[in-house]
Amino acid sequence: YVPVPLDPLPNDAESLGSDFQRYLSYHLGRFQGCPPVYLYQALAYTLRDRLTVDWRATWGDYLQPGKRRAYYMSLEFLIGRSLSNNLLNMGVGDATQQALLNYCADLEEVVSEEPDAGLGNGGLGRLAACFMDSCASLRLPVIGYGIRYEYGMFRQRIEQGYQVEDPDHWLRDGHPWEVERAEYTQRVQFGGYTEHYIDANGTRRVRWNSKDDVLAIPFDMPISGYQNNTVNTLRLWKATATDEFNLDEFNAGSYSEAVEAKNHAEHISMVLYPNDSSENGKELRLRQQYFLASASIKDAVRLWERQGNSDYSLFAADNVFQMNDTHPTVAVAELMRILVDKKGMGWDEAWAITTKCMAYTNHTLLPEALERWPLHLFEKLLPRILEIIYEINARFLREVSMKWPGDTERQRRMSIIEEGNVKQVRMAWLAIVGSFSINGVAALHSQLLVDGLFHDFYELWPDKFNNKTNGVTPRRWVAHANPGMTALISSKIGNGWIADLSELQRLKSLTTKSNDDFFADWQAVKFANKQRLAKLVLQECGVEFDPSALFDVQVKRIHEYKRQLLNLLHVIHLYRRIKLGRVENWANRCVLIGGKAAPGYVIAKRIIKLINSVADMVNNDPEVDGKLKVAFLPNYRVSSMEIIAPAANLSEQISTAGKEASGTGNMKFMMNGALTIGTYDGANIEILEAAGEENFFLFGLRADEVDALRHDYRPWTYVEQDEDLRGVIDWLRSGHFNPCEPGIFDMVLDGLLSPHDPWMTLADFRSYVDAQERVSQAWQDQTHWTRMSILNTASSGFFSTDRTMLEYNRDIWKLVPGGAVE
Ligand code: DL6
Repeated sequence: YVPVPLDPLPNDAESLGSDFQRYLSYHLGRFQGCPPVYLYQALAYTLRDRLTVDWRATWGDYLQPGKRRAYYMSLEFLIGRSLSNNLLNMGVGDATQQALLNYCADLEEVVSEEPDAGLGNGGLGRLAACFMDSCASLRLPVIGYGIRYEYGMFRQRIEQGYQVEDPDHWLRDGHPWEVERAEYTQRVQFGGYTEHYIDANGTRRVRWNSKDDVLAIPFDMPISGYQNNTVNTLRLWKATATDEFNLDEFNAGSYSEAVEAKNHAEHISMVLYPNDSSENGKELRLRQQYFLASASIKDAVRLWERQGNSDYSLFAADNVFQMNDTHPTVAVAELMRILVDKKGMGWDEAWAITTKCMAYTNHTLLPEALERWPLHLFEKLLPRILEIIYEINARFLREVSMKWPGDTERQRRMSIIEEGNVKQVRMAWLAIVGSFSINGVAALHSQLLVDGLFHDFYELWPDKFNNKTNGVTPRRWVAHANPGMTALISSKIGNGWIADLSELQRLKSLTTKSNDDFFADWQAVKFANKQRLAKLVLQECGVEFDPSALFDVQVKRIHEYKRQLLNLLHVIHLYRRIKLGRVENWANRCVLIGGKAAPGYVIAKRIIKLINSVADMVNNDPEVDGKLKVAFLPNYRVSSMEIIAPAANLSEQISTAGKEASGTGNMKFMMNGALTIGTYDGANIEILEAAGEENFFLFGLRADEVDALRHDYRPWTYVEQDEDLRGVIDWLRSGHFNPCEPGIFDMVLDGLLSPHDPWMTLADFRSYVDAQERVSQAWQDQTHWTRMSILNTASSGFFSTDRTMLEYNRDIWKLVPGGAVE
């Protein structure tokens, strides 16, 4: 397959400007003075044309015979905005700015018109987006497969302190980056029954007579590599009915019945489930999962056959599927179905291929996030897939019983089918049994997996298990988000670090005493970034942040294990100190908290209310007098993090040890020169090791201590023994922050004071407050703080997704880099 190359388009300001003008007038039919969103769209089309040249060449390369490809299957891609990222990667920022000036438009304003593509909940989805960026930048032939949700992550508003959710119709004004490729539509089967028969050659065959089929239409998004002429593809599937509507019903005047099937089908890609620990038992969610898995596997098979392949014994040599968490793991059974039912292969041969193609990443140890699907749901929606899972399980349990004869308890534990009142399919077990590689996302997490949750499987197949510590892309999270720091670093060590983050190490030599100017410049950049954030906080929360105060930030999903409550207890403690006049060695602080709570997560939503109630009181108390400010930033999303991370001084990573699989916000903050206050959890540990313990504020119980304490946890003891904690709890119990709504925080307090509190917040209170005190002391010595800040950035090279992707490639994918010629 040799594609005819497209002629490159010029990137000078004049050409960009005239294409922009053409798109605005001729394509969009808009003129000077139109709403600015159309300026954004015209510019996006202008740039997409240029990307298309390299996009086509990259596809050409990736489709060469014998070229091995990886497919990253994920229910979530939290992309954010594309325009600014593409400008950076294409290296046309200045020319574009120039071009727009001729039309009296400001690039920054145009960029801000782009809605965030919020097709993800949090870390897992954002990680997938960072992976896409790094794969393109490394020219790795990796194709992303996901769902083109019509509605992304909900928009959060705060009303009277409470979270209110609004739908996010991000596609309302169109999406200029995507290209619909209806010619590659796939049909996905649902429902019906299976038929077992003997074919003309006497072979036993199975036919799935489905009755609710759905079409999957691919929409491709270009993923630009960093200044390397490579453009990878993120293929997102939209669901639609096989027939637009039922003509008989329509002609009979039953209009709403006529479109019922269409609506039913389109629901599949209508909305992202807004829950970061997965929704169990929801039929639509299983339909989404199979929809993604089936369409993607079929598409990969189509691509492979299009390369001229037909000998399936070579399929595994050319294809590898990385399953992002358990969400797409029904793909294991789907590939088996295609090989056995469609390609006529024997079970053993098909299984050998499947288990060489599939790889699984686990992102959580939280039991509620490990998906299980009731058998009856599978039976109804995916009858053939369930038969295949039964067969996989039967053969697998035979292997288990061979290894551990008579150990029925172990067989019960390891069975893909969980017994009980409602029998369920354990999706993580299916993934493990069907994959050749299983990885966790930080060293501690991977260790806890093999020591605990996956221990039986580890004993059976130790070689399948490995660790791949997460990362983040330095292009979006430093080069784009923090242009001031980028320019400063590049002026010292050149700009090679943007493509090879380990080069940041070279900053270490600049942290000696003789580098006063560098220190001053570093501080000035941070100060300017803080001014930018202060403006946002004022605009969004009506709270004034003083950029010379310590910016103490915790932004992430609101979840009990992430312990926004611990942060808040400290805030209340500081407030009490002010009220009691205990302000010795004080460091003025602005505390920023942001994040969304799953709409059905009642306690998390109440925690948001509590944060807002405390903020209200603190910010309006004249006695506080600038010593403390608290704000809850509504609608936290990728584009707000691009302003927050560069401005933070202190990054709060305070989960209960053993609960945060990795964290990636921690890495974004570190790269941007924030210091971390954190528990010994997830990737915090690796951050601490890289930065040095002296440049990190460590506190709290470790994972094994948390486990040990669980059996005898007595929260009241901490309250009784600690005067500060007692003061804070007394205030909360007295309704100090909710005089007009008595009792609203009882559920939060009950949780904190329960001996069954899994997050053991009170056990870490003292250690956390002491660590915060060390923070305040350190902040008083600005030179010392600046050195620690630089050292954090300088040590952050390991946390680039470029490194993560190179490790996936070295150990799992084994792809040969390719892409367009530079
Ligand atoms: O691996 C990406 C990201 C980790 O950084 C977070 O620590 C982890 O919580 C998150 N996992 C999930 C899965 N569901 N839950 N909970 O979002 O993955």
